[in-house]
Amino acid sequence: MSDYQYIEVSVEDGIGHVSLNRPKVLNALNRTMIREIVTVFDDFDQREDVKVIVLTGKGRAFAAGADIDEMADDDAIRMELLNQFKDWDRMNMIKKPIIGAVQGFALGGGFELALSCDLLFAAEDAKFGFPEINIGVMPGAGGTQRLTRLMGKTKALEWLWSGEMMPGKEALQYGVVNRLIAPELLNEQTFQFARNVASKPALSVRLIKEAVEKAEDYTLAEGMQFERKNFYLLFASEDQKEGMKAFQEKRKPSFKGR
Ligand code: DAK
Repeated sequence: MSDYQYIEVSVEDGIGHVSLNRPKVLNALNRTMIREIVTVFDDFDQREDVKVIVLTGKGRAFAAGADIDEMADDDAIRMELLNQFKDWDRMNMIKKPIIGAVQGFALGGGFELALSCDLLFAAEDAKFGFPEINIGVMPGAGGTQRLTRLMGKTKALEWLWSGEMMPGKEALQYGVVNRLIAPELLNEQTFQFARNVASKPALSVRLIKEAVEKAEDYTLAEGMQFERKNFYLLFASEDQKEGMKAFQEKRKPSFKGR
């Protein structure tokens, strides 16, 4: 099922899978491709048969950045008018879990796309970085903000200013990625994890994501208040009744996502 030019899309076992598919240019992200990704994410967010979204890249890179050929001749006013960041911002509105699997390069906009995922699994040989500094620009889709939140100011500046590639080990050490996996097992283990999350009550999964996201902007007291309301809300769900009843009856729960 792929009506898309630059991505491949499939749905199986509750997992909506988007695979970046411009391997000849290391999945360099052009505008159409970003629009395709966001359109599918929006669709997956609505569909009942998709519980978790997985994002991967074909070939030897996750994505080596935004398409330099496409933007080399742009000027500031054209970029402002194109308002491309709108598409990137839509990515942050997705309610379902997004799990990224990075093999090879995740650079520039490709790293920013990876950082937009909720969880990141990476191959042991993955390389991350913001080489924008080497071509006279800087990250523009959340790189300076997200990397700093994860690594702290000094480490983030080191990578942003040097433009060097961060090895997977360092990414793991600073919580930029969740797990480092042997390259040949990356997809298998990512999908295994995704299937596990997909089997959980979908409303709990959703409200946990919502609450965790608030932790970055709210005070502790505000965040705890928000968490509590979500906790109460789950007592209106069929899955809470089923989950607790199944526990008492010593059987496996059958969740409906309602
Ligand atoms: N754009 C276009 N083509 C790219 C590319 C890219 N970012 N990265 C690689 N390619 C192409 C290469 O040109 C080459 O094409 P051919 O020559 O074969 O036609 C092909 O992919 C294979 O690449 P290489 O031959 O260079 O392969 P190597 O293994 O030697 O080197 C590399 C791999 C990843 C080290 C190298 O390709 C490289 O340095 N690539 C550029 C990395 C980079 O500078 N990335 C940052 C780009 S700036 C925005 C949001 C975000 C952004 C912008 C706007 N808005 C919302 C408005 C983000 C900006 C960026 O990401």
